[in-house]
Amino acid sequence: MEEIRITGLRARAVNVPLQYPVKTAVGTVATSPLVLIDLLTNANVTGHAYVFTYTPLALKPTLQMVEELGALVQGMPLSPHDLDRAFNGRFRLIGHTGIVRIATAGIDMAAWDAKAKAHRVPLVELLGGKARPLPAYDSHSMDDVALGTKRARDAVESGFRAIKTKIGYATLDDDLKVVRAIKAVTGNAADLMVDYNQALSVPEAKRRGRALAAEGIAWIEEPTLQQDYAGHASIREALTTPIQMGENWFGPDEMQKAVDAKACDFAMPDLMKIGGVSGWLKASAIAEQHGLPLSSHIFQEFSAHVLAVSPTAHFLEKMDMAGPVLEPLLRFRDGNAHFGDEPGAGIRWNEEAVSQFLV
Ligand code: SMN
Ligand code: MG
Repeated sequence: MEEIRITGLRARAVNVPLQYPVKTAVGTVATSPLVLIDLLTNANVTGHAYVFTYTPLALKPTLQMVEELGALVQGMPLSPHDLDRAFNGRFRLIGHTGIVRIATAGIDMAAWDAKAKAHRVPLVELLGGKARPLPAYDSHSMDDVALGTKRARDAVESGFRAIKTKIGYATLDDDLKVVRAIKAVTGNAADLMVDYNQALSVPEAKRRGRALAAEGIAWIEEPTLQQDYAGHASIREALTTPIQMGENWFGPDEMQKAVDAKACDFAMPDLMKIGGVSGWLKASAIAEQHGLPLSSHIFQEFSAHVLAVSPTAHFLEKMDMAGPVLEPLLRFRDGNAHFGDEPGAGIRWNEEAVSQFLV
């Protein structure tokens, strides 16, 4: 096969509506700002990926960073390993984090997608694994009692055996009220995880975590500031419910620091922030070495492929940030995510919707 090279990149900014706003204790994500990436090659395949910018304020700067990287990688071999090494070297001075990391991760994902398509296999097979049903949890928001119990009921009725709700209400009693209302709906049909999205001080996290101990919670996620690894470790020491974190680790090096600090019982890197597929594979090795159950964070399409080859795979998060602009190839039933069988990562744009949501 002639060496496959990158021949171009197209990036488009969209702001996509969400079925449910992602309401957290520290802010609400009302719409899903995405940069859609098409990586063109000389092998008649195009890699597709998207990156999520959390706020529309970061959308255009991220789009521009992706486009700048497109010029950088033009003509390079379609080799995610070599791209990863080039990016790590190139951004040593500025720091391979923030929008730079988001953009390089987007290129990495698109490159892996293109590579798998060139070999005419699903990404999971290019990575040495095979598609299989993956345990998934339905990820909800700070929905309070009425919507929280409705979403929980809907999730259990559609087969989910695990759901996550976001808490961090004004008072501990409010947290307990919502948790107990949801548990009353799910009973033993589904595990319940909670996510504080960094909202609590360390003492308050210990206070609320102790009160949650008798509620049968499967994990407490990001109870305090995500970068406070010692704080997470102290909370973990004080509580009996497993501590979960990882969605904010920018690169595998930050995961290593958190693991060294004994900050968490479980890990959930974000495929974008951890550094795309290449970053995830490094994170997966760290998780395996430390026996850390590994879950995903949004990016459900690519995450299915990398989780399937992660030795300590735990849960796939179902939170659909790009559904309106995608053909729905990943399916959820019986509490599992089921792959499509097409080459690549299963990202196919719904171009009519893309045009509708272009920024
Ligand atoms: C989350 C936060 C912000 C956007 C999407 C998702 C959340 C999660 O922390 O764990 O799903
Ligand atoms: Mg979270």
